[in-house]
Parts: sequence; C-alpha cells; structure tokens
Amino acid sequence: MRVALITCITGQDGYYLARLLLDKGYKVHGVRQALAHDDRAHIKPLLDDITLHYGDMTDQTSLNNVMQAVQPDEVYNLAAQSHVGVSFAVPEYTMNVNGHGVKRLLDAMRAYAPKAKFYQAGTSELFGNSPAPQNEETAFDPQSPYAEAKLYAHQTVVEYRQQYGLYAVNGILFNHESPKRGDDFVTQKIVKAACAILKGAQDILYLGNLDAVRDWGHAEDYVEGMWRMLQQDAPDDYVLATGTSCSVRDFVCEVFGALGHDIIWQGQGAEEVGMLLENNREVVRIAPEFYRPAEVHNLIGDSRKAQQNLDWSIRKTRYNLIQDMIDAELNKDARAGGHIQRARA
Ligand code: F7E
Repeated sequence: MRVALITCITGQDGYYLARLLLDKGYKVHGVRQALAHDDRAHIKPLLDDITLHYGDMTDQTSLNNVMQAVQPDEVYNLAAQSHVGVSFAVPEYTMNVNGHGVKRLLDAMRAYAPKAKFYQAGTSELFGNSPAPQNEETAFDPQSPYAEAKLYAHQTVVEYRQQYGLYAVNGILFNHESPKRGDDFVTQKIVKAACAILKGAQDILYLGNLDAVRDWGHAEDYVEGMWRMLQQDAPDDYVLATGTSCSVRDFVCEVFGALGHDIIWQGQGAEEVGMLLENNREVVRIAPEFYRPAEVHNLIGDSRKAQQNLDWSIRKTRYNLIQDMIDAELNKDARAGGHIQRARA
C-alpha cells in the first residue's frame, strides 16, 4: 500500500486530494496546524479513513517528526498562507510559511524519506503581469509577498531536484475553486453573496478590482493533475489551467445569471455599481479596502505540456464550477429551511 503525506489536508485541495488518493488505495496521512479552533470541517467525511498529525511549516522539529513517523512514498505540500491580499499585511509570516517552510519540509524529507516524491503547490501568481497566455516558459514577475514567497519555494524545489537528485516537482496551478473554497476568495464570496442577496439576507456585495481576469478551474481536476505529476519517470514542473478566463465582473454576471437574474453595470472605477436588470436595484458596489497594493491583471494558462506529458485535461468547465458552487449553497440553504431557487436551464 502506497503511503501519502498531505500538508494542510484540512483545506479545499487537501480534501479533494485525500479523497482521490483514498480511492486509489493509498494510506493517507495529513498534517494539521495546532489551532485554537477545530479546522476539520472540510474533511469530516474522511476522518475515519485518514491519520492526522499536528505539524507546522514554521516548526522544523514537527516536520521531522511527522516525516519520520509516516515514512511516505509521496509528499504533497499544500500548506500555505494562501491569501494574496492578506500577504501584504503579513509579509514575513507569508515568507516563513510559503517560502522557508518548503525548505524545511524538503530537508525533513531528505533526512527521513529521501526516496519519497515531492509535490509543491506552486501558483500562477508567479507570472504576475507577464503577458498571457502563460506557460512553463513564461518569465516570473511576482507582484505580492505571496508570489515572492512562492517564487522562493519554486526555486528551492528546482535546486533540491538538481543538487540532491530528489524527485521534486512544482505544479504551477491557476486559480481552482469548489464548494469548499474559503469564503474570502472572490468566487465563493460572489456565490454566497448572490444567494444571500436573492433571498433577502444581504443587501450589497462589496468587491475590489472588477477588471482582474483569472483562469478559474475546478479543484477536483487539479488534484488529479498533482497526482499525475508524481507518477512520471522523471520529475518536471507543469502548468495546470483551463485555458479560458473571465473578469471578476463577468464572474458576477455568470453567477447571478445562473440564478436567473441579469446584472447591468453603471459608473466607473470606485463608483461602478452592479444592478439587477429587472428593477435597477443596486447589488454590487466597490469597497476600496478590497483593492490590493499591486494587482495581477490577466492570468490565462497554457497547459499543453501537462496535456501531452501527463494526459491531463479538465473535466469541469467554469460553467460546471459555478453550478457546483451554487448547488452547494442552495442545498445548505434548503437544509436551513430557505427557498432560493435556481434559474431554469
Ligand atoms: O482573487 C479580485 C482580486 O482572492 C481573485 C489563491 O488560491 O489563486 C488565488 O489567488 C481576483 C484578484 O484569488 C475581490 O483582486 C476583486 O484579482 O479569489 P482571489 P487570487 O488572488 O487570484 C492563486 C492561483 C493562488 O495561488 C492563491 O493562493 O479577484 N477581487 N474583489 C477580489 N478578491 C477577493 N479575495 N475579494 C474581493 O472582494
């Protein structure tokens, strides 16, 4: 039985990856942080089948101990301070976890499980404002403390592969979402707000930069790509993306549209508002607090290398993603006795 170790198993990708690996017959171990609150909500359905260990990317001893105890065949590093906007407020912490933490984990692996294969959760944020579409050859241009830290991690993985002969890979993943996405990421924020507004539980959705363009895929497809990256003869880095994109503004329209309501826009910049077409009711406004000190404007991935070498492709489009996220929200609402309705297809 192959043994996998997943850091931050409690997050969105941790849940989908653990589920995939369990289905494939792996013994799955996960690292969770020692937090004051219980962070196991996402992985509740899997708790009987996985083994959890306390550990932290800022604590070398904890990583050594976990690596020694688990003796993994495959290590998936999904742990990060993953909010790009928040990284401007906590830059040193972000570097400690997302950058130095990766070196700590690799050192633990070198010492206690040197034959294991290592996956690093890299990011399209590395490309910053390099022209789209971006692929493995595109120059990096980090625009945030988050991206700087991820660049450090990316380079560390490449160096450890070259210096120590480790099987270590970077997955350069574009935005991937799901019903388990955290509430502070823009897709989940839009889905939850649209549902709440339409049932009268919220007045306004406040957003930042509506012009940012992202390549949004479904997390279920991306964890499959992570696993495939570790099943090759030789380690290499891969972009995973859908190759399609839209702006935050268009994502708002698509979500309200899927719920049967059209949005029209008026005004410019911080004065722009989104209104329901049927009655001109304002439902979207700009709150400058959600602007970032620097923005990545246009990310669209070119994942032809993963398609060719890994035989990886997306199964769920952005349309499917939005349907999934809305379904989860409506089901939650229905369980709570609510009555939001989906548009007829
Ligand atoms: O922002 C804009 C915001 O926070 C998307 C992480 O998984 O993907 C994610 O990073 C865009 C940005 O994700 C709001 O300015 C407008 O342009 O959902 P997000 P992200 O920053 O793209 C990458 C690949 C990662 O690696 C990260 O870990 O939406 N935006 N208004 C907003 N964003 C947020 N969060 N909230 C707003 O109100």
